[in-house]
Amino acid sequence: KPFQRLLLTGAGGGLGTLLRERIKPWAEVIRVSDVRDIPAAQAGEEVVRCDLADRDAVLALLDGVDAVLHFGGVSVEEEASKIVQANIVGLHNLYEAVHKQGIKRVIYASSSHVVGFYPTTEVVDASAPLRPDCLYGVSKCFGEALSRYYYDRFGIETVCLRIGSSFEEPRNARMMVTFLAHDDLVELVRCALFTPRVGHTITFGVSDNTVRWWDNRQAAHLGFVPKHSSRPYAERFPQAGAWPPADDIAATFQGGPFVLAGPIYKD
Ligand code: 15L
Repeated sequence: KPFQRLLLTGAGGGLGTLLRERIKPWAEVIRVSDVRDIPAAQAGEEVVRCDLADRDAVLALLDGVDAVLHFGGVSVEEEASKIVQANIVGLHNLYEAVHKQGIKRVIYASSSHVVGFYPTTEVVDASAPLRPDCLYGVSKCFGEALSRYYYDRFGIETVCLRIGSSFEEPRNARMMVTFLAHDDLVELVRCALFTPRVGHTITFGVSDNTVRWWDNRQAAHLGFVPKHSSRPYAERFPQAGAWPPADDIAATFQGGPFVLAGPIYKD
């Protein structure tokens, strides 16, 4: 197998649970961690319970690891202190440990919510200024900046995956645009992990949907070609991609319901 040991954090989450099953062929040992209890280790796995905010525990967690798939942390809007602990303090602990353990690559689960305050009428690429739509989105911006810093200073490579909405199926009209099919997520992670040189790459994790808000040309070197689309669900959400009515806030911004985490300033 190509790797001796891969670490998957957040292995108890929605995407972590999926990846835990799917990445087995890539390494002799998959070390899976979560702050919660998760199903016991199967053949070829090591299970470690770990709170990312615990610096020493994170250092031990990364011992003997070749590359990290970081899907841990808070994944929706939450109380600020929880976001800070997991996504700021925890992420800093993770990168410090990556550096100390000599690990060369991280796949970082970022989010499209780093640009969620762009209107749905605009197309955004990896170099567009960040416009997070909630504190959770701000914490993901921190992760993109921190990983950039660890690349520029130490040469640690990171691929930031700005994941759209990765579920079995799109759940609403917005997800017709943001949908990332599970198989496409696995393929994207595979490309991010196995492309020989990635430096610091930012890519949007989205399937081949009809309406697009995100331009991925700057990440073409990953060779990711989505094979799935939200199109088969079009009849379920006929309003998808339509010009949003002025009073529909969630449809006005790419972040959808996440922008409703607080009031919205209008100048
Ligand atoms: C995210 O960042 C969340 O982690 C996920 O639960 C989804 O809600 C997704 O964004 C989305 O925008 O649909």
